[in-house]
Amino acid sequence: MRTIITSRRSCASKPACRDETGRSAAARGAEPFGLQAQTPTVNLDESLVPEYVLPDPLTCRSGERIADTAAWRTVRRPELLALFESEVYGKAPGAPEGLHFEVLSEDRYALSNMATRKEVAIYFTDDEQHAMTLLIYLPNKRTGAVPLFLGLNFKGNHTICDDPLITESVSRMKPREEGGSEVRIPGFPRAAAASRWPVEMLIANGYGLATVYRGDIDPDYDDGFRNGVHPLFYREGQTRPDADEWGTLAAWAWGLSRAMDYFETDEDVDASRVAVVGHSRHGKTALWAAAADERFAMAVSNDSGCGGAALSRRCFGETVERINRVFPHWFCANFKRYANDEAALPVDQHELVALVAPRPVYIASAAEDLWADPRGEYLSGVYATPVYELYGLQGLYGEQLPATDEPRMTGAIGYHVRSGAHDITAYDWQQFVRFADKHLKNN
Ligand code: GTR
Repeated sequence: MRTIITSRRSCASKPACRDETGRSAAARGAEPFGLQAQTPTVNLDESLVPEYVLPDPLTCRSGERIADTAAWRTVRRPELLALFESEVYGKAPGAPEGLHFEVLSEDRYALSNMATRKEVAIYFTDDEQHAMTLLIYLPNKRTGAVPLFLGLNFKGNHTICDDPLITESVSRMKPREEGGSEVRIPGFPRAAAASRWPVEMLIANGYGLATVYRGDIDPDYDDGFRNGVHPLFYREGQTRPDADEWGTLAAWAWGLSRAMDYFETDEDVDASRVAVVGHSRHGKTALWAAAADERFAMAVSNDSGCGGAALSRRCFGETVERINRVFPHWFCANFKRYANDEAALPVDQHELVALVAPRPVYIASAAEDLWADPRGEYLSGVYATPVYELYGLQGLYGEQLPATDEPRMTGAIGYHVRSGAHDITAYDWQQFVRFADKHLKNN
């Protein structure tokens, strides 16, 4: 049983080291360090990380020890899932009754004939007033159904690559004035995020790629949960989610599961070999999607940080207090209870990673992305390892962060810390493909 030396200091008792964001002023586009003295500060100094005790993924709240996979699956895994639902992400509904699909376009000559492009409307309601558009690229050189990577995009489907035939997503922005109506603007320029989506590389390696614009599911601003999918499920008189009900990240994860519902109907896609991947806030979402929906065969967290792969109790970089203050819509209302009181959390993020077991999970960090706490992301993989070992699988070992640009992927938990800043790059994707080759290509 792993125990960490305890002290119940919370992040709030941490001496300040840097200011609010911890990212370079240029990256923040904000005033230089030190001018934000009025806002809480964050710790970016490893020597100032508080001592903490991590909840043991293999010890139930009753004190029962879990020694085999049967007890993990029937007792502890359900308990942890319920705790993350009620205390962190919020419980989401299942598929809506009106769910149905329509292939809007199919083009076998995409990407210079390398790929077939499909655009699929995933309608959440019978009246087709609420839908998301799933963009899919599948390698034309294939025999049978193919594995694929599925991930959300920030700026619209048309931004992921320079393909003029992708239907443009309409961006959904915060109203310009308080109480105003949502701003919908023509999307970002085509291929604006192409550097983050190496579609041709994935196709060349035999993988499909599928993506959805997050705004189709729920806009990424605090709109009181009025403009996304939440109202489709409100009971009579309900106007916002209950304190233990889904926030925006859980809604996005719910949308990824609706994409999986479609994959199960598409004979060109091997629905048993779908890797859910996400960068940053979408990395948080990918981990939660894989935890909540075991149909996903693999999960990839890229620079997901606080509320993603990073341990909350380390209070390094972004904290529970800060993420809930700046993004109050991301998590369920109950999560706000743990601001400056991480020690009171009944879970920590290594147990989110453990919920993916025995499926392979890859955690990626960036060396300059201290805001996301690379060491805290790595340690989640280390402390999730005992659960993988129940299945006879290897995880990650050792308290020391691996050397930069030296990926570890011999076991079922992969990890790398890339040199450079917060981003998802071709280098990151190359490691995800190498890891997927080990786990999704052999079955
Ligand atoms: C930051 C946020 C992080 C991370 C990032 C992103 O502002 O503090 O939690 O998710 O956004 O999603 O790019």
